[in-house]
Amino acid sequence: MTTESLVLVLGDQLSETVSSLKAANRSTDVVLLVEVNEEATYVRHHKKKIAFIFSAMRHFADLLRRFGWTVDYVELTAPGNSHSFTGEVERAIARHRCTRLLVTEPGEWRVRQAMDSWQVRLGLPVEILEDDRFVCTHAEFEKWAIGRKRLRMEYFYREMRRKTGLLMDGDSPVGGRWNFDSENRKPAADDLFIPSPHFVQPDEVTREMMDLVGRAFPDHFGDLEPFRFAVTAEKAEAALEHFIRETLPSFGDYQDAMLRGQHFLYHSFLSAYINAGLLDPLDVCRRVEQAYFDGTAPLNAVEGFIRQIIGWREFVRGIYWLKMPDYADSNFFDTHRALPDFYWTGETDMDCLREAILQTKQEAYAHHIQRLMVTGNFAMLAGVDPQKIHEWYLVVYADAYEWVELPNTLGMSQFADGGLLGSKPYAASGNYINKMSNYCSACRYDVKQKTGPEACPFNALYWDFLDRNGAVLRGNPRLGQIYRVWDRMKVETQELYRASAARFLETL
Ligand code: FAD
Ligand code: DLZ
Ligand code: SF4
Repeated sequence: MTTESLVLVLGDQLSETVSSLKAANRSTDVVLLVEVNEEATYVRHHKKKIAFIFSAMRHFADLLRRFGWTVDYVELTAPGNSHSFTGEVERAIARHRCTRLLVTEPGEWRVRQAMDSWQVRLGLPVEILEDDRFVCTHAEFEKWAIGRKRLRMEYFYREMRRKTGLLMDGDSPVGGRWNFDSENRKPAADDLFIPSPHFVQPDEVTREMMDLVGRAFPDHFGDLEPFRFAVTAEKAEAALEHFIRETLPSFGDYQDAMLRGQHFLYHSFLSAYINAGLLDPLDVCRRVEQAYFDGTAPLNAVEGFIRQIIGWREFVRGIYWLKMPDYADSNFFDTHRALPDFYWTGETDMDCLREAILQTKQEAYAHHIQRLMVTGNFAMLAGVDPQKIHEWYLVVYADAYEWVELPNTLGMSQFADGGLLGSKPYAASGNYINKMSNYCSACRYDVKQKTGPEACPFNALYWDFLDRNGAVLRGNPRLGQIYRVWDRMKVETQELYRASAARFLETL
């Protein structure tokens, strides 16, 4: 029998309402899902991320079958698996003799390039549909961005609030302000009670995927145990409910805090589900908004959370598609240092980095401030090649896909785009980490010492970074004050900072 359409669903499109499925006909079309080496190894993804995606894909295929779809699922070890999207689509078209290919646009430029070649290569109509799981379309983002001197998330975010009606009171923001971030910077006390996120025990399918990944990708970074991710929309939904009930009320207050041994604090641990399609971002925001209206969560938490999703998440996606492919080569500071080996092993005396890296190895997760102000901040201060740290972030987190990871890394964390995404570099000395965490109290380095072998390395690196990049940063109005502090320092003090930083960098 000839099939009408082949509907390719990618591993991060696991939503029943993804546009390709909405456009398909379940009585005549075949849905294709494929496990391929190319996706697992174009960067050598964290083992847990691969197991999560494969297990979620297999569960999604079962769900579609239950809903009456015909599903063709190519397992990693299937005989003849060509191990690429292109190869598997080609084989499936031959198998099903279909007359059209339907697919939702991918999240990565690399895959989009391949898809754009398919119509000619495969000799049949290929319909690449817009991914309408995002609030802002590509056309809307372009329209918003064109003609603007600066692209600032805050103004974009207001447009998204207006578009969605989230936390809006007519034309005005609920509570009279768009942004409550100034209330969201509390450090967390050591003895704070922090409910853990909703963890899900691996089921039989997940256990099988953990074994498969352990065998197929033994050299990849990361631990498979403990596996805590939900792999179905139903279980991800339970995680969302748990977050709204238990954690959301304090999300805002402690958003920037870090604590030794606390991997999640009050963060939602939902990004992997949202990005893979198990949760719908707008639905998540509406449910969180409802918690405010129900009086179970305060406005600073609810607004802060919604801003991360309809603000930052949509904004970085807009930047990615507006600026790719050149964006990936950004290197504003022209830095070329290799990534220190301890990013893979955690073997460093710097407690903050060791904590963030070892938990990343264990969980395939670290929260935003660990990513931005610890691993990201250090890489920027040390002058690591932005491409190398970008690859690291894409490998190590279960929520990492290039459309969201690349702008966060190159733009927000490394300032490698020269200020397209953020107005100043997120550079900080040990003082910031000490204020927002309890890492320093157990560290072999002394955060109060500025220079010398016992001093926290972030301190000298911070001033050395500003000094080294003065030619391109001094003109930034947000850094004027800090350069005045540097300029007022004695020449000998400046020399001590430079020498201390140089000595430390030699050890990397
Ligand atoms: P929460 O703190 O609970 O936030 C709620 C939700 O808001 C998240 O689930 C996520 O969907 C969204 N969100 C929050 N911040 C951002 C942001 N800056 N950009 C986009 N969405 C955001 N996020 C990814 O989803 N994938 C990545 O690959 C990724 N790489 C990053 C790399 C660097 C260097 C930095 C600084 C940030 C990166 N982020 C990335 C953003 C952010 O750190 C994660 O979204 C967040 O830590 C996920 O944990 P959570 O679900 O507990 O988030
Ligand atoms: C991340 C990932 C991995 C590890 N494996 C697969 C896979 O085997 N099959 C699949 O369809 N998707 C996978 N993914 C997600 C893709 O990398 C993702 O869909 C593309 O990067 C486009 O965003
Ligand atoms: Fe990190 Fe410095 Fe604090 Fe050690 S002293 S934990 S290196 S900030």
